[in-house]
Amino acid sequence: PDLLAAVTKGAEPYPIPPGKKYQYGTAGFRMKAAGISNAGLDHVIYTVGLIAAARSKKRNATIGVMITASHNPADDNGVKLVDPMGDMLEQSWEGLATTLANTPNDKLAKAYEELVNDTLVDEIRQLHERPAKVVFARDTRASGPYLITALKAALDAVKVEYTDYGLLTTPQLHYIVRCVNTLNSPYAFGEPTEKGYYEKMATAFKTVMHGRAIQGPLTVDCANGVGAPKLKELIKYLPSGKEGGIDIKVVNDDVVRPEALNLDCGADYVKTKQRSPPSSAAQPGDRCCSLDGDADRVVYYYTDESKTFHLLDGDRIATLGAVFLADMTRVAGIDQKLKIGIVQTAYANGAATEYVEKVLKLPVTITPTGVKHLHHAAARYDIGVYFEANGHGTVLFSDNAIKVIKEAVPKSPGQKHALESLRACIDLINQAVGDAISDLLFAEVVLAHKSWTPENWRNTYIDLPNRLVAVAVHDRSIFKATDAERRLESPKGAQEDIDRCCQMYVKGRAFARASGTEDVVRVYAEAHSKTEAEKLASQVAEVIK
Ligand code: 16G
Ligand code: ZN
Repeated sequence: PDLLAAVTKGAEPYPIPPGKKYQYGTAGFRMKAAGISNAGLDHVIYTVGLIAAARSKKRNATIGVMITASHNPADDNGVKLVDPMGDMLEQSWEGLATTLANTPNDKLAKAYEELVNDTLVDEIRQLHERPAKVVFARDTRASGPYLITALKAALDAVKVEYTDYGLLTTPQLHYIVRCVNTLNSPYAFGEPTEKGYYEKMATAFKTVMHGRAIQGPLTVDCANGVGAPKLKELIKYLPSGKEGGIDIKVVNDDVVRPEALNLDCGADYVKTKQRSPPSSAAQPGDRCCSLDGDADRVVYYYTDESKTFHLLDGDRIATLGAVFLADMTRVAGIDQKLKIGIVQTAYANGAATEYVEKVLKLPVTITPTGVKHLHHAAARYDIGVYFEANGHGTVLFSDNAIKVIKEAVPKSPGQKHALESLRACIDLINQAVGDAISDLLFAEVVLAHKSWTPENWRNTYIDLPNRLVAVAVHDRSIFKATDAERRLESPKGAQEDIDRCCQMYVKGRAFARASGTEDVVRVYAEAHSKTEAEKLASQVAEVIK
């Protein structure tokens, strides 16, 4: 009863604004957070504190809470929950989080009690008594500190032990959660500190590099977000170009002016506008990449001698990584024991899918959009490489793969080198979640091994021209997709119309899906020429309107 009174009291400063409806979306709750447009995100955060407590009790493990709105404008903010192994909140709990967020303050205590009681019926007593533990962090947004206050109020009300990690990238928090929960186990992931993260990554990087230096600097656009200070910190642990390492130039690192975040820079800008940030001073041929506001997403690009911009997106990072890992397992003589595969979404360029299947001869799985879907599909391979075209992704090694790689006995110096590289990759790649900083180091390592320029990388296959448009519709909920979002099953007849459009073009492929983050239907189209891809996109948009 004391506890429940505390929940009600603690919630007082964070009422739900009248008429608000919240939804735990593809990547948690996200909305406007600043000034007069305050949409009650503080109420949502308070309820997320309660959910984190309940989830921690249920799993008997530490749960993570990350306050960020990723690539959204500076005035937005949001929150995502992190499960014990550093993966995203289990889907069945998204509904519970949505229900609690929509509960007004006077009903919150009762709702929390029921939540804890319902989640594990036969352990009711232990569950309420079971200690819970939560760790949290935030990105650089101005609304972050205030929202942390709301989170702490909830955790204090239900007497949960917590650690505030201050500013971190989203993947760093996922890393910490996994470390905390695997400490002293055979699956220990690392030291649960920021320093532990840098040391793990830097040690692995040095091992895979074998003293080989990376040619030319890499320019990293940090979207004026939390990735900037964190990448600068990591650089202190990495050998420089002269020392057989890497030279990284950090740009768009202004975290002092909050409004600069994601403004005319960052991964989302570069991917959607298909151009370099206007502030870029890169020269033709320079390797560049852009992170998003919380550093869980990365895309590469360069301009050629004629100043033409070339994007090397998530599809490219996936194929680059897969080529390297497949080569290394072959050299190490363990390729017969490991099933390597790539996971993509319908947005993957048709040329990328064809390259993986026909040239690399690796299997491809297509899943619906959203990291959690790709992540789970990748876990079904021994080495599962997953990336969305927009730059979210990582590589997962199964327990079997880790065992095979760790136990293999090399029969030659070549095999020894390959096995050492694979072992280091297991540490270099953040397997808890896609991590822009870890992904870019991995990409750099592969480019160095292959002595590839960005142009060599691009020439592995040529992207089909494509076009992505957002279509405003009256009610997007009527658009129900099937077959990993490649086909519409409703409204009736729409898919037949889309099929007819596609048949009119050489290599024509298109699909329409309701966005999970905005009130629009997205249409993607590709064809063998730019004009045709554009025509196809507008025809399909007409079908949808
Ligand atoms: C979210 C997802 C991202 C996905 C995007 C699609 C995570 C961490 N993020 O940002 O993976 O590509 O939504 O947005 O899962 P859409 O549904 O509006 O197209
Ligand atoms: Zn992000």
